[in-house]
Formats: sequence, structure tokens, C-alpha cells
Amino acid sequence: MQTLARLLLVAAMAHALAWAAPPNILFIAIDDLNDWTGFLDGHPQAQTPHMDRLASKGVNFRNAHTAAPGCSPSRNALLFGIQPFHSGLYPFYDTDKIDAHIVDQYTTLPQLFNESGYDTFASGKIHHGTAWTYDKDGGRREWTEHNAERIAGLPPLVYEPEAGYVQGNSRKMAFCPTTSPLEHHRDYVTSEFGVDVLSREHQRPFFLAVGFYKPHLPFIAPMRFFELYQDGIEAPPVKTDDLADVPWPARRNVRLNDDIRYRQEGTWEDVRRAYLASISWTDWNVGRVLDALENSPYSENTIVVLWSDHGYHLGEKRSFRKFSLWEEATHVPFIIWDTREDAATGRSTDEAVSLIDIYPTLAEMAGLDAPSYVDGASLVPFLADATYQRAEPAITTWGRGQANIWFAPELSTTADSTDIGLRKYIRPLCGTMLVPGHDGVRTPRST
Ligand SMILES: [Ca+2]
Repeated sequence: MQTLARLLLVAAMAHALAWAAPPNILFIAIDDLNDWTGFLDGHPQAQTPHMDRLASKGVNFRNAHTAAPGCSPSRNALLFGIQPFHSGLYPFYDTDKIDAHIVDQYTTLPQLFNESGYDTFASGKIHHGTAWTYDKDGGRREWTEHNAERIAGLPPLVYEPEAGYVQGNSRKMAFCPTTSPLEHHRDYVTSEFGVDVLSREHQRPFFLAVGFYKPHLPFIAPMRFFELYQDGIEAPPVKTDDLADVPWPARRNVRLNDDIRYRQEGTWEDVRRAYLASISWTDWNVGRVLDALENSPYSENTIVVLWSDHGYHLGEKRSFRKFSLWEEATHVPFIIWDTREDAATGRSTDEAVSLIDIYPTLAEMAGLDAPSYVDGASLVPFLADATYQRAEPAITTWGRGQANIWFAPELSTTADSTDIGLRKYIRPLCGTMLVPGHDGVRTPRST
């Protein structure tokens, strides 16, 4: 008994130490994943058991929106911690192509952790562009270790076009299985890197970023993930007169040229099947990393955050891709699981939040001071109480002067917005931000 008591005491002390130590961060980035997941109910056939498991353990932000519905502006906003309308980073920039005088004034999220005593690891797509990192002159850096060389050295994947659909000989516009070994897929290499880092003994807290390329185009995945979707694929409801009552400013978001080809060729089902297969492939890779975390010594002192950089239309609102201010393109999966909690079970919120909130949230959770310019609001209150309500809306910007303001559902259902399939407004900002609570429904918390 004495031995048992001592063991229990040691275990209790270890638990207390785990709480006292800076938390590790597992930062899971996904490219172009909309709400077609089990935990967001965006498509009835979507199979995402691993992400669903994560959602069941953490807080599922069901009404989360990107800062901008394109890879580059979304990731720049999230990683630099600043809204496009404050930084000017509206368009598509490869991260290493942005003028230094613009971004050198900012500190990226991984840089903040690296400069605060963390070892920082990355694999796959975190920033947008061929540069893997944003390191400033003078020795400031983001990553202690980046897995770039392994990914750059991979052989081209072999497609099986007859088992899907490919536009011509395009490598990008392909919607079919691959026959290459798993090890040739970039996302497999990234999940493998995540497993490797989590299996190491770390002397310092770590920030591990795994960035999955799928389900971004081409919609390709190993055959086994296509086999999950052999039945007919349910099409999302698309009204034939869906755009008839959409105001002109909003019609600028429509990309009919994207839509026509698939309608004429009758290939929407192939495209949607391939998208779902790519999602399940991503989910499988996410699962590998989550399993490694849960089987590691870091399973009770790590904060997991999973996000996608924006959504995807897949035919809704007569559009194929992203690049719009409609919910199909702005709504994203977003989960935070703090493994330090003893009883984290299945909480979710419908409050509108933004991926711009990640920076201040992770900084606060790790006890770090975010730079004063950082936009967004910490989501820590939601982690303590998922029924928390806040005044701040989520703002999605697409190009200068265009934005959508997202509120919690109870604040945003007007007859007009419901009729046109928008739950909120699209209106030009004209250089002036709309004030939270501008509709008079709710007063900003700060006043
Ligand atoms: Ca993207």
C-alpha cells in the first residue's frame, strides 16, 4: 500500500507539473475544407471519424469563418495576426514575395512561440506559397525544424483517371484515385512527421504545425478513400433561381464560369465524390497525428487547434471554388481541444468566431503576450464555458471594400438575408469598419 500511495503521489505531482508547464501546441491546418464533415453536418455522406473524435473532446466552433476566402489572405491574416483591412494583405501573395517593409513589422504566430522558448516544428502547407517559412533578416525565425526537403523530394503521384474524372491531361483539374504508395503523398509525409515529432523526448515545450494540402485541388486520394463513397453522391440543394434576388454587390461573388463546365459535362457527382474522398484521406492523416498525441507523454499538456483556411462551394450559388463572401466559402471547421482539461466532452458553440481569433487565443493559453497590433479576440472564455456569448462579430474580407459580418444565428436572421441564402449582410466597407453591434441588437462588450 505504501508503494501504491507513493505512486499515486508521484502521479499527482506529475499532473500538477503538467499544468504548471507551458502547454505544447499541435496546430493542424487543412487546405480548402468546407463544412462537409461529420461534426458540422455539411454533407450527409461525409466520413470524418477522426476529426469528429477531436470535436467530441474539445470545443467545436460551429459558426467559425475565415478572415478571407482565399489561401493567401486567409493564412496571412491568421499567421501574422492581422486583418486584411489593417495590413493591406488582400490579394494572393506568396509569403516570401511580400515587401519586407509591410510584414517585417509583424511577428508570425510560430515566430512568437519560437522567440518565447518553444521549439517549433512544421511540415506541409502552413503559409501560402512555395516558401516554407517567413524568416526575417537578422536571424529571427519561425521554425526550429521544417520538413520541407522530404516533401520537395517526393516523386509525382500516379493517377487512375478512368476511376474518376480528369479535365484533359490536367494534373490540377483531376478528380480521381491515386495508385502511388502512401509514402509518396505529401500529406502522408506530413502526418508521418507529426508522429515522429510526437514520439521524441522534448526538453522544451513545442509548437508542432502540420499543414495538410488536401482536400485542395487536385481532388485525389488513395483508392481506399474513394471506396468509401461508392454509392450515389447527394447533391447540395441548389435553387435554379438562387441568384434572382441577390443584390448586385453580392453578385460580384458569383463565378458562373466555374460552374458551367461541370453542369454541361454532367460531372458534378464525380467532383463531389472526389472531394469527399480527399476529405476522408485528410481525416485519416489527422487521425494518425491525434493517435500519436494521445499515446505520447504530451497527451495531457497540449493544446490542439484544427482549422481550414476557408470553405468551398461545390456547385452551391452556381460556383465551384472559394473566393466569395457566401457562407459556403467562409464557413470553416474549427476546433480547439485543451488536453489539460480533465472533463472535456463534446461542447460546441454557435457564436460567430473568426480564424483571426486563433493568434490571441493561443498566446493567452500559453501565457505569452501577443503583439499590440494583433486583431481578433481571445476565445478562452468559450473554452471555460461554451455557452459564452460575445458582442464581437466575425468579419470576412474579400478584396478591398468587400466584407461580410457574421453574428450568432439569433442575431442574424432577417427576412431578406434568409431569402437570399445569406444569413448576414454583404455590404461595402468603404474604408470604414462597421461597428460591432451596429444593428442595435447587441451592445459591444467594451462599452
Ligand atoms: Ca486554401
